[in-house]
Amino acid sequence: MDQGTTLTQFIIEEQRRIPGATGDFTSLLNDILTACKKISCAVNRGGLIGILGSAETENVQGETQKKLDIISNDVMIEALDWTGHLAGMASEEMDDPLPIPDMYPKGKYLILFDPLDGSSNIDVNLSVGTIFSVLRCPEGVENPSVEDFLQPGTEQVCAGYALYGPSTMLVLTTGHGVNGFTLDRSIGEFILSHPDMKVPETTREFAINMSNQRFWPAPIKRYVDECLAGEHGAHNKNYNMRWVASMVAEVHRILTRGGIFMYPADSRPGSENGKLRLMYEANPMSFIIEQAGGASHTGRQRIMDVKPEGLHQRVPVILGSREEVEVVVGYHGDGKDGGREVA
Ligand code: AHM
Ligand code: MG
Repeated sequence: MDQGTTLTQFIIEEQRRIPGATGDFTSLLNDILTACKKISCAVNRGGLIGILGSAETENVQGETQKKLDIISNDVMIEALDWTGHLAGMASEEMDDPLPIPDMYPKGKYLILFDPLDGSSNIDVNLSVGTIFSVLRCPEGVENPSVEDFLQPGTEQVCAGYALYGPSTMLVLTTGHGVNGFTLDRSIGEFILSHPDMKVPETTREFAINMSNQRFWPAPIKRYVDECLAGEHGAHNKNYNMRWVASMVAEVHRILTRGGIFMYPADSRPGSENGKLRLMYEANPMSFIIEQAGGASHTGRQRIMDVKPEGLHQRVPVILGSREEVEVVVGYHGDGKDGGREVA
């Protein structure tokens, strides 16, 4: 496909390659795109329409919600609940899954999303994003329960993110590689700008919140110490470091120029499994990174193999360039951390 291809054209072409496809999934993706365009507009206009700042409410994880977290969540629901393609929705910002209202037809897919990831960046005008993961609703289930959503990442039909940065981008996988699209505001369409994205295998760039260093488990401390030692250390190369505090922006950088991103478990109360949510952040990003040739791990297990136990469960995340992720995973297995998750 050439570079003038719109995302709508792209997904219709993909659909034609699947015998018996009904077009339901294509329509669902179109609805997601519409929601992302609306969120992009809201994020862009932010201060002009008085929607920056805290909403002074808390989500299920006890995190203070921003006004834009709530607006973005509402935009996703309004764009998706009536269309007949979904059997249920779950969001990082809602305690329980949201059923499809009785007045609308039900579809065969489930969606999980983080409507505005990295929202601590909103008020300082830095990049944020929307992350989504699409699963099949189990056969014969009309009103999905939490258990119906608790499928491992390997079951994802599609995962993607919208990045609201200097330009708005949509990056998507349906299990056949990863493609990136840039929003052309003059025509209101996402245009294929980054076909077949690949994570470079090796890297000299790491991303981690260094302020938590004293709480990290031993394998993470060891790896970062070695990075800091540069060409005189175990890896014989000098590293650069980045931390945007916006997972979408970090993953996008890694897809573009390589790198490793880590949000490990740590010994702070409540951080025993890290910060990032398996269902809304870790699984969709792992699907994208693996489809682009990278790796994604907890340190003990491939993230997409983790059997989910709760809708909002957290998981340690180590993802990015394959060689580097393998080094960190290797440190978890060599006994030097005493077999503990947390130092
Ligand atoms: P959020 O979903 O509440 O925005 O939190 C997730 C974000 C990630 O985008 C980012 O990697 C991480 O939190 C940053 O956390 P910290 O502020 O601890 O560095
Ligand atoms: Mg998030």
